[in-house]
Amino acid sequence: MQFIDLVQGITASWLERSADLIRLDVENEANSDWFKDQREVGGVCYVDLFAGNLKGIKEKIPYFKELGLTYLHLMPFFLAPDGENDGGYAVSSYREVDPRLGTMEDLRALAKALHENGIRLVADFVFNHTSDEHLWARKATAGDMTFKQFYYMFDDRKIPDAYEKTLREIFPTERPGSFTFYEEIEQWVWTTFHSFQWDLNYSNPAVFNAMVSEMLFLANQGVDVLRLDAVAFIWKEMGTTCENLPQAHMIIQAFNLACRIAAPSMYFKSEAIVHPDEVIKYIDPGECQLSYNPLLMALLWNCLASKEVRLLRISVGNRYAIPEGTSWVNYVRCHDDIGWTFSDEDAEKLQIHGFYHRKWLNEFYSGEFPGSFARGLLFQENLKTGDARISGQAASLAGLEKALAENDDAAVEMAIDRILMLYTIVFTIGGLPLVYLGDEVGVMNDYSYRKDRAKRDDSRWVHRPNSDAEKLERRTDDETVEGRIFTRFKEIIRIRKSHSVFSGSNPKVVFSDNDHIFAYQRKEGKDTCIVMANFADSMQSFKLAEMHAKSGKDILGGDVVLLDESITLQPYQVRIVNL
Ligand code: OTU
Repeated sequence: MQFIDLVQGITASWLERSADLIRLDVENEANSDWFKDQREVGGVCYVDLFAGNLKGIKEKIPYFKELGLTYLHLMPFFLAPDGENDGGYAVSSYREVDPRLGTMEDLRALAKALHENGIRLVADFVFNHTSDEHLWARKATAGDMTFKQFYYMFDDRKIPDAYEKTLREIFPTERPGSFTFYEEIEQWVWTTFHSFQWDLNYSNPAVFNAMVSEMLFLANQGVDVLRLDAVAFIWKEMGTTCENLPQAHMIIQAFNLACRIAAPSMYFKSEAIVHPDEVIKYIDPGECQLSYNPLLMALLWNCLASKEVRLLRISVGNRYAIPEGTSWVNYVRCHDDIGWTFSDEDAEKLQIHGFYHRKWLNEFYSGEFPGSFARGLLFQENLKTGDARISGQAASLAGLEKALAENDDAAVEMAIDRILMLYTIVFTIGGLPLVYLGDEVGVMNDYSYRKDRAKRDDSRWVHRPNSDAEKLERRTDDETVEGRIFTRFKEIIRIRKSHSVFSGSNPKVVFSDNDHIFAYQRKEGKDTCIVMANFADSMQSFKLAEMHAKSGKDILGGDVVLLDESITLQPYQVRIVNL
């Protein structure tokens, strides 16, 4: 019965798919690995914060093209509760746009305009939970058994207590535990994240069927990539952590199959900010073709703080390989906190103690550690476990905020160099790079969220500022900080796009005799490049190991680099040497 419903739902969606989208499906068959192309560059922004509404986003297309974007992720734009809604991650209807942002018709028009300009549209599929205002949740609240079974609802604490013995708390400062008591219905509801985000019960096949329909509805609006939110949590099993269970993978594979049938050009991007051994398991042509690379992100910040790159080297060396037909999405910052999700086992090999090192990273990036250049904030500090994560804009974490406040020109230059070093690595190491829009002009922390009741308990809002038109204007003026950052950003994007050696994702770590230097080789056909970055705040000299080529040309500086001799890099300098 359920299976027949499912097949009927998939068929109905396919029949509704527009001729334009079917044309894209056909084109995609000949270019199904588009995400490996070095000409692909991604950007991500909030609709309201960046451009007011969906129509405003459409008007920004010239800007996206100026920057060279081909992939645009719009943060959740769906109907959501007023006030607190976790930045849109509490969805009240997958088929309605938040009226403040526009309509589904605007979304379709935007998708079409983006496609005409060579830009793919990426949207969220928040499929682990709905908001408590979703029709299903309201029906469940009204006592409708069919919909009560869409969620995990319990009469008393007996079962929740049993589950909680082995669960991790995700948002401990805001709300401890994983269940919320709803007085009006006298029920405990499973809420992994906030109390208003109700976890869906995928052990009920009707939930999967309903969500397949919602997913294919989105596909048919013109969405090219769906970011699968919180993939780790979708299956629960008593006595386990209820994270990354094998059934979670099976469910995503089943969603993917539905796509292959009824929206064949749409791909998935996995959002699993968990242990690297688990992150990798979601990446497969039959599951998620794309995945955030949280390990690279966290380790870039780790190295910037510690000025040494050993953990990054072994992680890129051992953990970068993913199957054919998939790609990493590399990023420096996103709308979330930085979780220090490196492997403790890797760290141990280098005599780095995972727990204390994370504690130190939090001290460093919250600016507490003496000599720190960073201005970040702690997120979800858990006093019981000692865990915490970090919020903050890239520019503020890299020292720009402090340097400007102290009127220290030399420190401003260093901060700019740090931002560009991290982004240059993300643009060249292999995978699809994703710019957190605003970073290209050095947008800094915005503390105004503290005055907003719906935001003040969530420090992630410090890095979700309103776009500043004047700041953006200054991008063309090289006398300004914004202009200096933007010019270098555009240059590195141009370099990425014009060298096929940056396609695909197969970096080979190049060792040297200096632990401040991170170096890797990229190869494509006869083309080879070596990228070298100095994570120290002082000049460094080093010799590369196993260099067969004697010299190459620095694409950024234009000079010839002798690779078999001692090489020198300025603080935070990156050299991209073409052999
Ligand atoms: C995701 O993040 C979103 O990116 C967040 O913005 C949402 O708040 C959340 O889901 C709920 O929808 O905890 O700090 O280990 O993998 O799923 C970010 C948890 C988060 C992460 C992730 C989650």
